[in-house]
Amino acid sequence: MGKKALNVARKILAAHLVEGDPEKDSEIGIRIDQTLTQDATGTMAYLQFESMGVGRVKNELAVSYVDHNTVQIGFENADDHDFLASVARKYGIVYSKAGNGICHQLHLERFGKPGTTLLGSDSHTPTGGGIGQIAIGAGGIDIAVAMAGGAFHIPAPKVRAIVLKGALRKGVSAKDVILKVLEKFGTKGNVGWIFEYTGPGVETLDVPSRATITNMGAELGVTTSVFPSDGVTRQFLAAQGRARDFRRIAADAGAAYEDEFEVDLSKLEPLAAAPHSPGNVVTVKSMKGTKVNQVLIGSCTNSSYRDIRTVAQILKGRHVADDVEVGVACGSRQVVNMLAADGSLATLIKAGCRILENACGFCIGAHMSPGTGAVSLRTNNRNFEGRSGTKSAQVYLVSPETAAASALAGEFRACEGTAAVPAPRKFPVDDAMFLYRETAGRGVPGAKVTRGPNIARVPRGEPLAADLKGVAAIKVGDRITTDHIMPAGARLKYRSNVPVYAKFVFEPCDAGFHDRCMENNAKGLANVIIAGESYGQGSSREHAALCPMYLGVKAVVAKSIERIHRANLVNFGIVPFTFEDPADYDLVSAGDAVRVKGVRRAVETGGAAVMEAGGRKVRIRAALSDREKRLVLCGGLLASM
Ligand code: MIC
Ligand code: SF4
Repeated sequence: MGKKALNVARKILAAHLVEGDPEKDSEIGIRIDQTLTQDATGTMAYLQFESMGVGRVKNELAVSYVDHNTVQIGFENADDHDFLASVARKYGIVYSKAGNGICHQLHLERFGKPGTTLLGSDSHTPTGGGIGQIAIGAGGIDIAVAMAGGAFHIPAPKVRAIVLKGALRKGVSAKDVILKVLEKFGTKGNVGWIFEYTGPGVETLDVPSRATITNMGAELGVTTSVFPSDGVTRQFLAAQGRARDFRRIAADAGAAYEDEFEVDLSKLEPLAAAPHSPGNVVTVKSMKGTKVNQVLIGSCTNSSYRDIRTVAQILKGRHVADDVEVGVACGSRQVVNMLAADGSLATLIKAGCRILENACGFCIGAHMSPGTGAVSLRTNNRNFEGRSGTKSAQVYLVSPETAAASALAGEFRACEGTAAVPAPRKFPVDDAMFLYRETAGRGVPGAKVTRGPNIARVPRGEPLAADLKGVAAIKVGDRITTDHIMPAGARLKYRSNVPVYAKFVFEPCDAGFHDRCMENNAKGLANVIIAGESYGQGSSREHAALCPMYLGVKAVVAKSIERIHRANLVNFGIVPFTFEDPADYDLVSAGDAVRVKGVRRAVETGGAAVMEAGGRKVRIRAALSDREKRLVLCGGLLASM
């Protein structure tokens, strides 16, 4: 019998498979070649790595980026940076200093390799899919395990082919492609899928465009998204001085997919994701005439040289509308240098743009919050309510072309067409802000780790009790994101300090949550979270599970739970239950006394249980793999070690 024809995703996974059989088991384990962390999730990841007692990183390459918390109001961010730098040096990790750029853009430029696996403590790690990497976002503790040489577990994948035909028209770009895919598949119900881009349209897209598409695949809730590695990839890597990292990876002839969806690139028009979800897609045309107050260009989705140069071409010789605030944040120093060299930077300044730091910044609400009720057009990937820092703001996600045209018009405007930016033949390479490359993989044993007062201890979970006796401490609706559960923005600086950060759990929905949980704990009662569809969308931040664990949350009972968040719940010993009948959600109220008799036994045996809530009985289930059962029973991953 000949070898089975494989698609790109299955080919890379097969080469990295260490546990399970994708055809038979519900979960598989894969070997991780590269890891990345960013500062907001990295502090916790490295604290956890330290507590595993491994002398140095064991995977091929580990990079620690600083890009989220760079505003540095107060000592906390700076202390975190010092901690991260000292850990990197000691354990053999490459350290990317603040100012070097945004992790995903930098990793694509300098380290990502076709055919390898990358695990990152950030949900937009799939950016690496743009060069044919299986790149997956996960909680920090999963990265710690991968750095210690352990496997990473994903649901056995189903692969959907997104077949691209034709070529994009002028003024339409990669953002419009992924918004089209989001319009079709939405932000929920895609758990366990990998989206693989195929078809003749693939070769018409350059690497930054491919990376924009795979980056925002995170918003679909898929495991990852991937493009083949072809001549376009080769050209990109060669221009980065990394020709040796190239490997061609294509689907075998006749490779099967579990599903297929065709996108005719030539028929696409400029699109926007309307408030407050990336899946809420409208045409830019339909918004014509709507006043715009703010335009922000950048973030890990659209901050490449191609993107910002395009914006500069549109703004050249003109000035943004008087009553619009415009900010531009590049993805990396390389991008800034190129724009400085070709005059684009001067064009942007002349056109009235505020040049922002090449960091996450506005995307995570760290600054540039819009005014009350303002309409803000952004090229980033998430427009969850309040994420910008202003709850009443109306944030729309658009392409760089639409952003630039609207900045000039002062209202929603599609771009009439602009000259394409050819893929550079040579990128100016300057790796000076990547520290500790010489000790990468080896580390400096015995080196001191710097710990300021913001670096707290990592709490550990406790074994699951025989029965669960507690209170429905909160009831939330559908599509609750991790930004609702564990807000970033002004609270971001407490990421390495769980006792303080835990004070803000559910702050945007119910500021009394923390105190109520503490009161319940004092009475010996556990806390339970009741939720609707697609609970835990968005970010990979494990604090959305870790801090609830710290507050004595023992179970989430939801209509459905998103992949990364579900894995984080398991990692911190919180049972991820779903309602057997979603309609039973209506039977439970916040404040109900909750009881799950024999919860431990239920987890051990198949996961079916009965929850008594406010006197009613509701059937719930936690379908866990054997590995997950073990973790939940002993109180999470750290407790299991
Ligand atoms: C995000 O875009 O929400 C973040 C901030 O990058 C997060 C990570 C975090 O919360 O630190 C993500 O996407 O995983
Ligand atoms: Fe940073 Fe925004 Fe990208 Fe998250 S989505 S990594 S906050 S730029």
